[in-house]
Amino acid sequence: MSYMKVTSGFVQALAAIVGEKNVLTGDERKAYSRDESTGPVAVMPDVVVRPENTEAVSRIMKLANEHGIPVTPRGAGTGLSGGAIPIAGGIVLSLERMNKIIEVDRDNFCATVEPGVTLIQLYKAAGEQGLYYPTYPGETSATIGGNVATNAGGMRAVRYGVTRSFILGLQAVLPTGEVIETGGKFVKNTSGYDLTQLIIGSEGTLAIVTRVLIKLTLIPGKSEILFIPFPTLKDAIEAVPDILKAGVLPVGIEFMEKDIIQMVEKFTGVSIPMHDRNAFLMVMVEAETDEQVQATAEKIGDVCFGHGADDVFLPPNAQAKKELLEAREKFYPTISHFGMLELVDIVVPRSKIAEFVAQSKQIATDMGINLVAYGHAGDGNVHMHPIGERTPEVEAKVHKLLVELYKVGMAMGGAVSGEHGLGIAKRDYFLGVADPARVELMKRIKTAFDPRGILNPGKLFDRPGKAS
Ligand code: LAC
Ligand code: ZN
Repeated sequence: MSYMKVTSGFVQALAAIVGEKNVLTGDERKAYSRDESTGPVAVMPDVVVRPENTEAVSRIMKLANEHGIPVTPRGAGTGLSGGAIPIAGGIVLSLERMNKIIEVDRDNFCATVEPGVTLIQLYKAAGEQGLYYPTYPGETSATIGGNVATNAGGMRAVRYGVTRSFILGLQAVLPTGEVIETGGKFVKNTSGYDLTQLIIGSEGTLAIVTRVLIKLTLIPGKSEILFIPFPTLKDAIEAVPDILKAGVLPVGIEFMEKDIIQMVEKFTGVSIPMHDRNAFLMVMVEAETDEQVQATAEKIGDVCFGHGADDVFLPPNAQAKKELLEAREKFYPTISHFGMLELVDIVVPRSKIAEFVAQSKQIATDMGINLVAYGHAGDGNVHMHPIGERTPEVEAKVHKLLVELYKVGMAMGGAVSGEHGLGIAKRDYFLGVADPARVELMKRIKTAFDPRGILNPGKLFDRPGKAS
């Protein structure tokens, strides 16, 4: 696909829609040139435009479509796969000014918000009405629009699923400028293709989401964290199906090993309980009363003792609980600090995690690469990071390693990305293992939404320089 250049006349036309101060063509564009993914890729857009409402988004898209100018939508830029990097140049369409909570509807347990609303804003607005948005990807400065684009997951997926589980409907602008509404304030719907769910996770390649209808639930009365040490990762992972079979449904079950625990201690200066043990599960539970939480914790403890655990640590107070959770949330910045070369976000059936991590580490060791692994044991989502110093030789080796890891993961019935999206970071690995018939169908869907291919080019399955 070849694109047209942004001219000064085109910039003026954008300014006529959003006002001059919301069209950026100078150094301020740098802040829109990348996201928080690893690696050096950053591309300056020709122009950044910051609309304030749906009508402006529609007019911008119509204009860009007529002129064949690429458009990369952007939320807070906290993505980890390069989905918001404008690799074909053109326009970055930032939704930062569309940040209003339009409504919290207590009777229907839902909220209607603009895409630039941050998660922290949403948690607060729901909480003020006694309601709860349980999805917790961890980065609370992320926007709901960005979460919808990647179908963000996080640490509460075992009980609550991922972003798509709590989205009831969308308003979205198509590349042609048409505005569509999908879904509604209801639970049932069998009225044709589910466009809400098709747009969720499409990483800004099909439409620009301008309004999100979000399902809410009641605030849980109590929550607790259990931190459980095991002799080996295999023991820890094998306990997970049995925890679920015991009839308790934790909010999340995280796994981690000694290496990351010790790195996070060094990075944060906070001491983690039982830090000399080999492997851990961190189990988050919620219930209505202290007694229920206690009973659940005991059941989980019993199962874990049967799998080799010799202790169950319950943080004694709110501060200790907060520290433990914060330590978990700091894994990504910790590993970045110690020389993260890549971020793997693979997902495998949860019973296969131990085998997958063991095989991956063996392959890495054979190649002389240090691999740190942790992740969301309850939902099969494994994060792995080769760490070291970035040189062209090391990068080539890491690339070879990742190709192998994705092959191993796919052979176990996995998928390339569990929660961060493909963006540009995972695109080629995805194309390396994906069923060609499925990719071709995705391309036809893309063309139906975006005939000129202007929306977020170069992402998912679209290699730059090739028409998608
Ligand atoms: C986490 C992010 C990297 O699980 O997804 O910490
Ligand atoms: Zn994660």
